[in-house]
Amino acid sequence: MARRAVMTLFSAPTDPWSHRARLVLAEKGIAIDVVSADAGKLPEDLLDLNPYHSLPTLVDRDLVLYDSRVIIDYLDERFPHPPLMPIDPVTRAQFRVALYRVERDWYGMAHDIQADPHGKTAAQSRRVLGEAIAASAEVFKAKPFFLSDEFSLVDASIAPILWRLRHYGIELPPQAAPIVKYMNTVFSRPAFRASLTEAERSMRY
Ligand SMILES: N[C@@H](CCC(=O)N[C@@H](CS)C(=O)NCC(=O)O)C(=O)O
Repeated sequence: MARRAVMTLFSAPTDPWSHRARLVLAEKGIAIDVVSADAGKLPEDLLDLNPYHSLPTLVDRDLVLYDSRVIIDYLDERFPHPPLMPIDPVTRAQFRVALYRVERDWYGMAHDIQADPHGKTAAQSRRVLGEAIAASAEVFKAKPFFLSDEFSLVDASIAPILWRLRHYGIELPPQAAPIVKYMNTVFSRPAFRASLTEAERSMRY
């Protein structure tokens, strides 16, 4: 593998999976090389090291990580301040379940919409994703962030999907008002703004 002096994140400029990794970097104030790449067109020397040829891919000297969840967990452990996971085991487990659900359901449906925006599956995913987000509104009533006063990996995972709702053609119903408030809180964070690529910025403006 070519020697890379610093840590490098290979990132897709418009995908929510890469966005969550960029957002964690920004929240922690970590300045590493972020290289925009096309999925399936990773640098030659990484192709064998990431068997999925997927983005995001993180390279830290001899370590090559793929899957955005593996990457954000690593970043949170390698750069512990500010911590983006709660400390006590029960709350940690609850946050991990939330991450599991967001990845499986929300990112799963985002994938369907992106893969074939005009297809039947996308139409169904648009409806179900909008409903799922609206149904979670109660969770965002009590605290500024997901079940917490502090920004966490769950927020870093939810925000890239919420940022794309308009771009995906999803309108939230009136009962989703607490989510809209939450979106404003998260989107106005300097780290969130710093996490956006040009292409992502233009998704809402
Ligand atoms: N589970 C992966 C999914 C990432 C993903 O789907 N990335 C897309 C970005 S376009 C990709 O690399 N697709 C090409 C491929 O998987 O071959 C993650 O969380 O990183």
